[in-house]
Amino acid sequence: MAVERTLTILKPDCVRKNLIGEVTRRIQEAGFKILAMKLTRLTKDTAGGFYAVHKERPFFGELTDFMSSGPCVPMILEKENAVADFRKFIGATNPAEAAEGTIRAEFADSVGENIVHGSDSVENGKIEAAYFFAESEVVANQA
Ligand code: FUP
Repeated sequence: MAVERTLTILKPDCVRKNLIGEVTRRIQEAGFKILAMKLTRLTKDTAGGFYAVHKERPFFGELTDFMSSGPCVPMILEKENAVADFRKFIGATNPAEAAEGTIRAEFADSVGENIVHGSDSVENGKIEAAYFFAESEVVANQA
């Protein structure tokens, strides 16, 4: 299996619930290596840019309000099969449908406020990573 990178965001609800440490611990325990991370705050506009693919959806306004409602913690993660494995690790978008033991099943309140983001492809992961991080902020060599 190929080593991949994926972009996650610990969303504003994760930060508000004081779960940065717990979720990060689980991410590391599951074998994902953190190559970059920061605390930042999206504006409604930058949240809209990140979720541009959902621009025409009815939930876009709520989504961008929520994503700009407080600080969040984006990270670039690396692991074999990282994209699919991370999505499995966090569970379905709707926490009511998320498998037991996943991050969203355990910590998320609703489909809108679902604690974490995970890229849906290697290609989108690269675009999303570049949205938050300069090349110089990515610590690829950790040997
Ligand atoms: P995911 O890939 O799991 O992040 O899910 P999507 O790309 O389908 O959706 C992105 C975000 O839009 C979700 F995290 C939450 C929000 N959303 C809603 O608020 N309502 C919906 O019906 C679908 C998604």
